[in-house]
Amino acid sequence: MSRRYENNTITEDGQLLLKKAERDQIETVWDRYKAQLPQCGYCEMGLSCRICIMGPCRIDPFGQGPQSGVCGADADIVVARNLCRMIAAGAASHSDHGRDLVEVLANVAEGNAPGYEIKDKEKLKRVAAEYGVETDGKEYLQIAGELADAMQEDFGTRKKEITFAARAPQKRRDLWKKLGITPRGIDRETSEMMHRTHMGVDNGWQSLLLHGMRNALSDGWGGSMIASEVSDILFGTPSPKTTAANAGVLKSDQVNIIVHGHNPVVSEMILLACQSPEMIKLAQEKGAKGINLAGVCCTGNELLMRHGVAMAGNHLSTELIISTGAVDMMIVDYQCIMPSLGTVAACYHTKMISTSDKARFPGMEHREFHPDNAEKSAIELVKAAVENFTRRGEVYIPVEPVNAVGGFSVETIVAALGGTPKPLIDAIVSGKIRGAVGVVGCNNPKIKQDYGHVTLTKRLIENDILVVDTGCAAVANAKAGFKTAESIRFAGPGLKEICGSLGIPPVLCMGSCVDNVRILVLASALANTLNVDISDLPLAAAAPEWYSEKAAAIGVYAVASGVYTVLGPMPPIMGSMNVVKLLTEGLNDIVGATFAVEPDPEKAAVLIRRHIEGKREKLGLSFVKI
Ligand code: BF8
Repeated sequence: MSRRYENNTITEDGQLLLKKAERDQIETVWDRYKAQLPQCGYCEMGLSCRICIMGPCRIDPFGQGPQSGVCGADADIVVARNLCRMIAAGAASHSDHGRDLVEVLANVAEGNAPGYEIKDKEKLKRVAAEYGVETDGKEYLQIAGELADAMQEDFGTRKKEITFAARAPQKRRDLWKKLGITPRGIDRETSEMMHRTHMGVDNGWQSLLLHGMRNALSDGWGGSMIASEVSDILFGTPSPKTTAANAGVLKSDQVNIIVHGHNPVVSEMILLACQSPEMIKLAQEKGAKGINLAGVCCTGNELLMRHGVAMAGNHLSTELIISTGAVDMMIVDYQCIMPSLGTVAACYHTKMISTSDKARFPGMEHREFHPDNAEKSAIELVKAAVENFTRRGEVYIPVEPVNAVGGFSVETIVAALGGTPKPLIDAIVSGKIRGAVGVVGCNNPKIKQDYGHVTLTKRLIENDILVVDTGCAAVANAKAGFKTAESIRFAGPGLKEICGSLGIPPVLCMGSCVDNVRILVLASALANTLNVDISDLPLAAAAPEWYSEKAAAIGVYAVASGVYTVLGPMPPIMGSMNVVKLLTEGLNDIVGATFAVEPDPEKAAVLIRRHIEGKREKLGLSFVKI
């Protein structure tokens, strides 16, 4: 295989499909990245400002040119403002996704959402109780309606504290209160961030970053947590499912439909339509053996977690999947969908469909999904995909799929442990498991696809550190073969023993990016059982290939919740050593956790192991000097 392809991705399907894409003269994300080089140094360092039109401004990092923008903002203020706007955009994206789910819940309650139902009634009652909704003697639909109303309140401005903040350990909540960063309302914190970063408002780089943490917490313990919990209520709480991953999940003899995006509101309906006997019969009439639904990115993770739907790839695979020529339809909702996809699809027979009123793309047909028409629209789309099967040209599916197990919700993990997190704690105390790490986040063409995730995960599990993963990291680790019962061969002796006895892989898929909140809930359960704060536990997080504003919000809420977090790509903060020092050192004294930046996953693994052993030593557990 040419180095050209190997430098872009470690995956065999990716390398082979890159070769095919080149032959088909398809421009990919790697071509466009290369065309952008060298990227703007001011922007890379966070030193350019486009917030107002006295600018655009830039600050000279070498001290020769301007040291402030036209308004007078110095490097610290400019860098902090830029980073804070990233956090706000990320928090808004997750939280708006959460709001869409709450609206579906409200429509289900009112009988306006045919095809949707309450799948996990027990969870509905449990979450309703957390929101103070009386459940005794009430019908489920009434509870759903009242819960949806109560959740809407969390988005507004009238509360002192969002409801799910109560799930955090008391010590953490006390700390947030002391720092004045308890999230009050989901939209409120984002809106306040946009206000603070307007010219002439908050020009304290420290106070801006403090509000950045509050804003991110409103996502982690608010918008994302609502998204995850309401998805469970509507579509079922995940439990372990066998599945498969990589481009080999496409089937040459079946109609292939790919769902891409994030919100299960669309993909769940498409799945139901694909299972309809009428549609399967139609597919057979058209010469196909059946209908094969697969996912990419996080809406794929949502279906994988609940139904074992196969995963064709992660973020950087999306163009390549189309270049197989085997995709009869790709249906997208929102987030992480490259605007280039319609152009790629135009070279093949693939029909591209956008479904969200807030997300349009060039080269896609727009078929808007709403709770009242989703069931009907899904059938229409699947029918159109089946009809498109007959238009297929040459098909190239280069590899066999890799098996995987997914679907590890907190409920499932605790049930596997016998109903309490105690056995996991015992394994950590005994040292058989040294600690646990969330490996999360995206692909980014600045890092060889999947290299960061897979290398880091491998090093952690072979050193007896349990890995939980989400998002595109979870897809990378599934493609790498870390998620079958046999995958314990990659684990160190202690982790191998524990996972072997529980019959679980050493890398547990916890879902999509909003599902990172499942990790927060698990960490809180561990902290509460030990009566310590999250920051006392031998835990860490890593985003080895992150690219998105959502990932920035996730990283900040992880750190503000007490979890040491190692980033692969450098965020745009190098223009301010004050900001860098605060994020990588100073935050330890404030929230008990910091960021580190280390693009080399081998070195990142060492940083994380040192951190975990340091926490073990502080807890009086056995530790190893690294
Ligand atoms: O929310 S991991 S590239 S798909 S942002 Fe996007 Fe990143 Fe993938 Fe999911 Ni998350």
